Amino acid sequence: MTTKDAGFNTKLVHAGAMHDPLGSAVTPIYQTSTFAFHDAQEGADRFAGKAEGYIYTRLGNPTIRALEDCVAELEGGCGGVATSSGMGAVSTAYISLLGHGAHVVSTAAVYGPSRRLLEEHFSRFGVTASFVDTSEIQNIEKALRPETQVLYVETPANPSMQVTDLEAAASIAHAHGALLVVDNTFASPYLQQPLRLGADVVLHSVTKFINGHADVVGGILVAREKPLLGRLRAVMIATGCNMDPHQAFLVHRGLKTLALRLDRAQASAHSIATWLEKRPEVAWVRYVGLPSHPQHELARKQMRGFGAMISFELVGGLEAGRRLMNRVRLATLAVSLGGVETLIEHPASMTHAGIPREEREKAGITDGLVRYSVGIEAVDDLIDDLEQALTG
Ligand code: LCS
Repeated sequence: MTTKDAGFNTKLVHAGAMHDPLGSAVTPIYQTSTFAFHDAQEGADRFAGKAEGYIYTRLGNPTIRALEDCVAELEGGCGGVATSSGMGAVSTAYISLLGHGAHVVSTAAVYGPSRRLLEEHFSRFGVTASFVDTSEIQNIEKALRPETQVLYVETPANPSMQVTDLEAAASIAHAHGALLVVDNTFASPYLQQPLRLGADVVLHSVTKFINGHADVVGGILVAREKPLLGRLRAVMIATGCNMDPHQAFLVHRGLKTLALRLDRAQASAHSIATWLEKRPEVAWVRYVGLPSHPQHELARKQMRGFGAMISFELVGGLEAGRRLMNRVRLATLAVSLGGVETLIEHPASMTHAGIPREEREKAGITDGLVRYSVGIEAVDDLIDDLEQALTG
């Protein structure tokens, strides 16, 4: 069935599903590394692109394809490329779109390794990068250079929760001849669809909301137009950071309940953020759904909902934050995010420890910042858990 004009929840369940001749209700797991050709001519024709059909799983596989087609339809793109991890998607985007001497302008508060990859590794190949607070559009304008090839935006950003105006970012990037790449992991396609706002490539760590069950690591890229999709796919194949069929099956299964999970988690996040903001032990709370968030109105305009991620700092700073993380009983003290279970972590010593302190502070990642990923547990239980941890 075609799901082109269907509602988002219908797309989640049916988009990309392959027609199985045996009538399997879900796309089967094609757990195979290779595909037999009927004869030598067919093999040659598939390699030459003259005949449709699968060849070898690193190049493509029906189970992986079903997930790629589903996410591409959700994001409003022309196709997707699934990868072994979110970082596989980030590095595929960088390798595909950057050349020797290229310059990147990036959100300062991106996921730590997305930044370190440019600073430590791409710098060896002559690529330079400027990291700025992209929530202030004039910072992007100032950082762009004639050799800027990519504007890389994470919004909401991990973990500062700063929101960047995607329509404005796309038009500035395009006016300078650069491409806009958006890491949409924190919002998911349910809450934000960057390609519809002018982005050229959108990527995800599907490890997070898209899979949603903290049992798979994976990534995906979606392009707005075919030539870019071809470049991304060619690099993914060449570097070998393909997804595995079983991994794709699990992610696709998790994806079907994305909207149900996020509706629940973001309602709870709203209640928890509102509760935290009133607590005397809490210095500040960053949740894009609170009117106190600096880009709350922008988030309201470009997102369908405010998501399930909260950052906050306690009055007692780092030491108080450490005590809180050690005392929670229901939330799990662990990195990652976007799953059905609530997680708490400390970016300055964990996910963003690789960024020097001064740079972290500039990116809004203070030493006392605690990140809280809200799951789908009963919200009263989560608030009780935080209360006993704050007051215990
Ligand atoms: N992009 C964002 C926004 C992320 O948060 C992460 C992982 C990645 C890309 C990389 O994805 P991965 O390769 O891990 O699938 N973020 C993590 C975090 O905040 N805690 O642990 C992992």
